[in-house]
Amino acid sequence: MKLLAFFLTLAVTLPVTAQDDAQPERPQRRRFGAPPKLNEDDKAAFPDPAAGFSAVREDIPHGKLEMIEYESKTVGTTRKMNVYTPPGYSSEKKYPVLYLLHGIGGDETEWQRFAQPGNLLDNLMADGKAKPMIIVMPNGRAQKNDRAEGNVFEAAPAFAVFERDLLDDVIPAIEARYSVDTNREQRALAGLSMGGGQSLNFGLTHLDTFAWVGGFSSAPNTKQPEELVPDADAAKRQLKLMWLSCGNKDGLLGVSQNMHAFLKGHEIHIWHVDGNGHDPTHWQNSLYYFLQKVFM
Ligand code: FER
Repeated sequence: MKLLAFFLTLAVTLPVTAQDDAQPERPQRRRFGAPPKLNEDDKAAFPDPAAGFSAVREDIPHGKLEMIEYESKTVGTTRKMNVYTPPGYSSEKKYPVLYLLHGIGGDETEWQRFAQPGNLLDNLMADGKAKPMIIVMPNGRAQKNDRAEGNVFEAAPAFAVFERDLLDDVIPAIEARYSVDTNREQRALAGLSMGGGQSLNFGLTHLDTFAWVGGFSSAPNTKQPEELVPDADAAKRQLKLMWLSCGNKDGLLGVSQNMHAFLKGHEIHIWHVDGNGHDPTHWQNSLYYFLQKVFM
């Protein structure tokens, strides 16, 4: 197992790094491990989004993005999170909240850099295809130095510690500062890669807190399905949405296939396998469709 992790680490290319840009002659290594084996039902549930879906439109209202700080009892430091509030945000209303988690090489700025979640939502709301919501993008590496530095795989344990930071520090800080509907049906958790694994691990074991759960290209930090969904009927009753997606060129597809195979037949989840790899295109496209399901 250690050896496998070592080779996976070697095979890693963290998406869109400055280094990639500086050395264009280097081969594409945007895969983890071996190319995936596809099963018959590994198909796209949604088409690729129409051209212009992520364009910044001048003729529509835009939400606001702010970087805020909170005190983490879990880590013992002041930490940062990026928070999007929708256009017309008002303390007279109560908003649902989507907590959106980044990958192993990311931080609280990664979702904004990869996918501009607020912009996708501005466009969808303008077209009547999504609900106004707050989107919280915290830092999922719950350790004192939470920068993505050095060998980012060494911080994998801190991504597990984040369960307590999210539940005990992040959510209370958001609910104290913003006008939030605190009902479980108004709280969602989703993420990409390492953050996808976190979302499945924390979301599915805290259905009292989250009713909407999504994993995009979930990483091998994802716990075994029998541990996460010990009672499929109970999960089906409590979940408003469970989203599982991955690109068919992503070497981590097996993680999602394993969960999909376990849940198959229970009609709990959406299974979306598109033509991408382990890359921001899959994450942006998946988020675009996830936003059209969540809180609807
Ligand atoms: C691994 C391969 C990839 C792993 C994590 C990842 C914890 C995460 C990748 C990402 O977040 O992009 O073996 O083990």
